[in-house]
Amino acid sequence: MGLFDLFKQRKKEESQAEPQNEVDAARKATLENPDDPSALTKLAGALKRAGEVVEALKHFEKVTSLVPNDPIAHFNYAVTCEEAGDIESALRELARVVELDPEDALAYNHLGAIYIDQSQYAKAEEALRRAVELNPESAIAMNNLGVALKHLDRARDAAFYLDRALALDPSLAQAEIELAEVREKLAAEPKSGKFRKGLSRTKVQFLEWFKPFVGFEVEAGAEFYDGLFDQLVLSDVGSELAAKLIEEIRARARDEGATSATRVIEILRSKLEDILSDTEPIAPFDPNRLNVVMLVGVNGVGKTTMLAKIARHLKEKNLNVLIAAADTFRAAAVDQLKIWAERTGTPIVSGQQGADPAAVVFDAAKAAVARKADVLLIDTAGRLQTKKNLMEELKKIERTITKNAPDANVHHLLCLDANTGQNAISQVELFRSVCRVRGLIINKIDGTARGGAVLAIVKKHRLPILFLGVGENVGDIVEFDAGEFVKAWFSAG
Ligand SMILES: Nc1nc2c(ncn2[C@@H]2O[C@H](COP(=O)(O)OP(=O)(O)OP(=O)(O)O)[C@@H](O)[C@H]2O)c(=O)[nH]1
Ligand SMILES: [Mg+2]
Repeated sequence: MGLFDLFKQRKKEESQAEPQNEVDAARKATLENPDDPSALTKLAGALKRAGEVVEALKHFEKVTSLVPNDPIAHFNYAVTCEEAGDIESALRELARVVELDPEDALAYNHLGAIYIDQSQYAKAEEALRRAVELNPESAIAMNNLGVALKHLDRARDAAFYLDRALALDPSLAQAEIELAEVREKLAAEPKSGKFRKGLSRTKVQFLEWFKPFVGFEVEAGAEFYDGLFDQLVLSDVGSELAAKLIEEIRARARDEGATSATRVIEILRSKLEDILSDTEPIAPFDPNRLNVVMLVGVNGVGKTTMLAKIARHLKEKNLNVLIAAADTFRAAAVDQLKIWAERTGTPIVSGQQGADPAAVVFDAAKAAVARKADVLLIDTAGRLQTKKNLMEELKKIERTITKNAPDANVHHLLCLDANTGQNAISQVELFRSVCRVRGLIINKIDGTARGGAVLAIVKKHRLPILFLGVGENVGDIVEFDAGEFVKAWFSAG
């Protein structure tokens, strides 16, 4: 029996007795055995229920000195201190509980709740993370963690835990209210914050160069255009596209009679936005049928991480998601995904290491149909194998999907690492030659100065970008938006 169950059982037993008779009986028992911790605990409990908190405290305190190494004694004392408003002692006693029993989820939960009341949200998060880790079934701890994160302005993470809390206990009214509030905040939040974070290095590089021009009426002469060309090349736009862009921008400025550098930069911005928006439309998340989204790409571009991010992102939108761990090449890949799936509460179909990935997809497609899933996300092994093997394996997987889920809406999304620069262009070509790539995902866009390659790819293949990976955490995902992307590229902050 866990500590929490013991605690609940004790509470139940205690609440069944009549308070005053109970106090009298307990008092009598302690007179006979004044140093018996169990009799004193009973008396303190009875006093507390009878409203005699101050006296109850005295006895609970005595018990802690009689059995100083008993975590339950300290816990009882702590919660009574909390009730009596002595927060300092409550915190001290709870710290003692977790020192004696580092696995006491309930104590961590209480610590977290007190820290929330004290507006010490970072400390609350630390304690509550431990509570949730120790007892992933505790709706209250999940709720409290969500509340702490909300106060720490981490709305997306807060929504995740509040949602879990409600899934564990749908009657948890506080979680429902908090979740509605957080979702409202999320809906109102501009995406630029994340875009900015994601594009930090590209942006810094651009901004440094633009600074002397923006806001000043500097004439855009030959030197300015040369500098602009260099900047585009440095950002990995590619010299061919950079030259073309400069030519087009110059022509438009000439037509408009615009001479200031500020206006030319504005023209560049709208040009970049046009390129990024002029793509083949796709709908990989059609709400009316099973959508199968398969992530492909070379080794280490962030496929598995992105799959977890997308799973969580879609779950936040209340979609029914299933994961297929079809990277049977690396055992670690399946474990990595299982951990993610557990964290995000997503069902997963996986196979043994070395198994045929198509067999995993076979099972997953069947399961997706049976469960009426909205989205089946398939992780595949990164590949630098010979072209033929690659082609055969991806084709086989696709045939398996078509056979088991003939009505499914199937999309291959190619993951690219933003750091790859111009090399990404040849990856697109290789994958396009072996499977029907319909869209792109650009990972690791945080901390790269080479984001420009994306532009050349989109311009050439007219492939839409769906998501950006902006960090290693599961929340580090941004739904692509050309306007926001370009804005973030050029804006400070
Ligand atoms: N900074 C940063 N790191 C990332 C991002 N996405 C993934 N990573 C890291 O990149 C490494 C590889 O990520 P994985 O998701 O395992 O890549 P993969 O494509 O599945 O790799 P293979 O299955 O081996 O082909 C890990 O260390 C990730 O934490 C991102 O958006 N930003
Ligand atoms: Mg992987």
